[in-house]
Amino acid sequence: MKKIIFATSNEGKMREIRQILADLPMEVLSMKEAGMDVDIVEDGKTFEENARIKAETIRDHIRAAGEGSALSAFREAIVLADDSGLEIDWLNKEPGVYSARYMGEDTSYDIKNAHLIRRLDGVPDEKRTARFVCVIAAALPEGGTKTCRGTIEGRIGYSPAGENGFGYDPIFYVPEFGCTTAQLPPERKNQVSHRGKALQAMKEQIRSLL
Ligand code: ITT
Repeated sequence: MKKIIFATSNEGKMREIRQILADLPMEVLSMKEAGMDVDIVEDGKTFEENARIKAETIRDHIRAAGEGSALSAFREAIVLADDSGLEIDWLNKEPGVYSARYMGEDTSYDIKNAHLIRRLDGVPDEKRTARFVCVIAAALPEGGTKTCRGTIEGRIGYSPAGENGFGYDPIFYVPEFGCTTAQLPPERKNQVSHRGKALQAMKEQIRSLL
């Protein structure tokens, strides 16, 4: 069976990715499962640039592996990567591409989320608009990289709510559903989310390659 290596170390993303890609006739492995521990320098200025950097770094790492090494089993694999984040309009689209690094990579999301809510203190509903953005890059084994983008529009809530999802989900309120993305059942989030949309579009491209 053809393989996909997903170039992410984020467990929350990986959980969603597995569900969304479950109907592809391909084996989906995380970097860790493929035995890779590569430090990726995300120095792009856009989601597209960073998604490409992650996917291409891992593809090139596999290509560089010696004949007969464990990694050479993945030479024909498609390497996917996800670069995503939260854009808050009132904060000039912060934290944006710095979403994971906002207030420090090791700071808990309880603290990050409470801080963002405080920064919007006194801001009325209609100005609390925000979106999640996700760009999926696919670095193909024969060379070349494709990207697909997905977004979901919402507003920053007044207090965190919900236990599902990860990261900024508890403060991302979607008026259409009357709840945060952390309050949606995981299958529902995957149908409507930035990641769900970007990966559906990428799945179509991958199917056409099979
Ligand atoms: P990898 O680079 O290893 O994939 P990362 O967490 O560093 O993991 P990003 O640089 O793409 O990934 O940062 C994405 C951040 O955006 C993520 O850590 C969350 O803080 C936030 N984010 C993205 N998608 C989200 C979602 O569906 N729900 C909540 N927060 C999300």
